[in-house]
Amino acid sequence: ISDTYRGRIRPNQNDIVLGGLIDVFPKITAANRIIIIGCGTSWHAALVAEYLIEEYARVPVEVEYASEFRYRKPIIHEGDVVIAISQSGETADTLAALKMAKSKGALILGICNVVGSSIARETDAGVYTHAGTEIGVASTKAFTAQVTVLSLLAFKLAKERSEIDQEFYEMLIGEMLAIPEKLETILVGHPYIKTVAEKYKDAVNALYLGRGYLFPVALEGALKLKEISYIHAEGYAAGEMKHGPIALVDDNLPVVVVSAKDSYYEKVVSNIQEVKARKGNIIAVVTEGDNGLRKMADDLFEVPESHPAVAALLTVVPLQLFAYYIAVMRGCDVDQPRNLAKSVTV
Ligand code: F1P
Repeated sequence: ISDTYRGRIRPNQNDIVLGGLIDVFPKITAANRIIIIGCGTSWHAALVAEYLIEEYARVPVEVEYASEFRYRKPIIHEGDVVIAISQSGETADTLAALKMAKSKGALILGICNVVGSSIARETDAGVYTHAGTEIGVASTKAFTAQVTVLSLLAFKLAKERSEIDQEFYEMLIGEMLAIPEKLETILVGHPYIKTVAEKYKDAVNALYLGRGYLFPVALEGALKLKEISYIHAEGYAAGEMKHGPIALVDDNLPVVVVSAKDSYYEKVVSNIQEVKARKGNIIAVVTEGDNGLRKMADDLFEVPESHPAVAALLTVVPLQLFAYYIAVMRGCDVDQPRNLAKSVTV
């Protein structure tokens, strides 16, 4: 199995290796459709991939909860590529869904953290995320590792399909290579995140909003808070706020808005204005030096500037830390939340 998943995932200056996918990459490049399945956090990583692959590689992508996919009668063609994402590699729904897709002749790829896990063994090829052992039940570094692999896959696919040129490809690789250093600066700022967490630790509900690549980050931020602190939190595409969640906004509701210097920026600003007009509290994840949002938000988590295509990798980290500190302050066991299992094998 380690042979199938061989090779490194780290890009060098001008190419992405993804060793475990080398042999099947021509098939991925020729795919008419990619279906990505997973549960929980892994499903959120899949959503980031959908946006990246469709934008840059122009291949249609479907993302589905494995827990739904396995039971309905999805249409699967022989030329389809199915990517199963799982931290543990043991999630029963994901395993059953991929076996079903395999029986229909699709090429099955895996992105798993645990080497030799059940899901990895069932796949035709794949990439191990090598994110070390996750002690906590709630996925955190697994998410950033999955998004890293999926981003590299999307960029390489775009290049192989001639949707982007070498110069743009190398720029994206450069953005990926810069991520570790940028993450360090976010981690250095964690005492400040703790101070903000103190303010909101008694919240009953929280709303998380984001657009584009940062919509899945909003979902993931909300999931982390609910998994480990038991605060009811909902993630929404910010454009959906006016279709329902806006009814919840009052001076008791923390609204976490994930933003970047991207094409959605002005729309996000107007979402914040809508919340402020209803006296909601805004906690904004912003690009360093964004003085406009600094004036509007009640609290601010700054992340270093990046290309929007990689912004999910940076913006999720303050939200993971925010959830962590709130959970600790509420006396919750962050590593072993109630009712949750590391591997959901039933
Ligand atoms: C999926 C998942 C995790 C979540 C928790 C329960 O696991 O929903 O995202 O944090 O651990 O299981 P996996 O298939 O990625 O191992």
